[in-house]
Amino acid sequence: MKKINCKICTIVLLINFFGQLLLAQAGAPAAVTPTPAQLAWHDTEFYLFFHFGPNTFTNLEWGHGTETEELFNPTALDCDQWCRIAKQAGARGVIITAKHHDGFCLWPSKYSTHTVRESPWKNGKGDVLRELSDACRRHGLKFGVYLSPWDRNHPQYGTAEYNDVYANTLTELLTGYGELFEVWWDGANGEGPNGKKQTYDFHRFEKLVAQYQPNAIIFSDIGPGCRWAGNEQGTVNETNWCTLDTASYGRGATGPPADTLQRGNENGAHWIPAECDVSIRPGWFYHPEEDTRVKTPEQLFDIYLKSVGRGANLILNVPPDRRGLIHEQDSANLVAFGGKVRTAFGKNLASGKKVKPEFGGGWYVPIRQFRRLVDNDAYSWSETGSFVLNLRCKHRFNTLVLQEYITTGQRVRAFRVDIWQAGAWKEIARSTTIGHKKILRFPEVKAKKVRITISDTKLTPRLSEVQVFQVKSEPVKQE
Ligand code: FUL
Repeated sequence: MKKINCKICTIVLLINFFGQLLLAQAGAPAAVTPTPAQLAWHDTEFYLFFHFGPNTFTNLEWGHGTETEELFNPTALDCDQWCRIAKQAGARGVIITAKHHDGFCLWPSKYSTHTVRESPWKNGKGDVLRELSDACRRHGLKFGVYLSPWDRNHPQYGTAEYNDVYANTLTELLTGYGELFEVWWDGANGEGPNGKKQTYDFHRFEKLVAQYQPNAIIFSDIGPGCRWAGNEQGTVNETNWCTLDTASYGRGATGPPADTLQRGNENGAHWIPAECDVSIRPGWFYHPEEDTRVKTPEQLFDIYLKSVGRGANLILNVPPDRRGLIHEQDSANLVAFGGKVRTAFGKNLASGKKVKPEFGGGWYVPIRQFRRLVDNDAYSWSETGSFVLNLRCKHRFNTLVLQEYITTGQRVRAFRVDIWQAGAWKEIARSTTIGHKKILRFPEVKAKKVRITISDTKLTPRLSEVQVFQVKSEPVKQE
């Protein structure tokens, strides 16, 4: 009897030993991981974009750079109104076109004579960035700036001196308006007023951002903080890796192909997650004739699912009008959209419920660790394989939210969802990558037990959240 006990002991010890070995190997962090600033950026998830400037008054999308400063004269500019609406929409930050391609600066830059200072607005004493950054602080929103490298106004554009101008104007923004969470570099790049094209010293500009705003994320086709998602519809591919290879690519026309930007590179060398940009209207700037073409709350919700719900961030453009206010139609649709998101994800049916690993999937992980998946804390995590969520009683639901613990990298390639029905598991959905967040919708089911199987992964999967919802609104039909 003693001998048998001893043998069992040895086997248990061996299993434990190899299990630990497996765990140590499999649990090693993936090579490419986000910086703490990028993690904070991922949590920002959804923010508004404000395109505002001379184009607002000329009805153009790309100003020529020759527009007179006299044009810029909003009659009732109110950045608190912008921020109130942003908050109600559920946005966590805003980014404004401090300077678009026409070169007009929304702040009184010392390095340009084409600014708010030369305009009649507030007798040349105004500063839109000051008003907006102050309002953001009052409303608890993060603040970021878009500073177009392409400048159709500046006389030095197309010469080495323009790099000084850009560096100086960038420094004004980096040092004058408090903390910035993102700096946006548009890839559009044409000729200057002198017919010349510019070679940009992006390396120098990157260093300035690192020096003055180390927590700011730089957006461009190749990051380094986050990447363009490859379209202006606000969506990213269902398979979306946060990693990207940038060697041999530049910004703008020399950027990675759209398909790569949509998916990332599974084994990419750098953590450069996708940001999806889209406008609530057909154009980026305000045009009165588009007042009837504002995206509906349902359309915005669909975009949200295909951006935030696919592990990317969403930047939604809402152009202030000639008064300097967000138009009533945009405001109504945004507020309704915010309400929709709050209602949709208001009641997590999985919260605090039981989760158990399935044999062969995460079996070496203590069961109590699985509770971290249902604690509504995206920073507590468990290693998982296949696991079963027990909702305690039967519930109707049609949406699942999964979050990967991306602090140690993105690992999951594919997963499957089953429910327990009539004595057997029945598959109801499957998808590919997870990343920061995956929102998966499927036809409504009624069940008590849900099984999630990570069917393909680079390393031992680490999830931080599994949530279950019954979302009322129907998905928007594709056009
Ligand atoms: C594009 C620009 O050319 C558009 O005017 C707009 O600013 C959009 C966000 O990026 O590249």
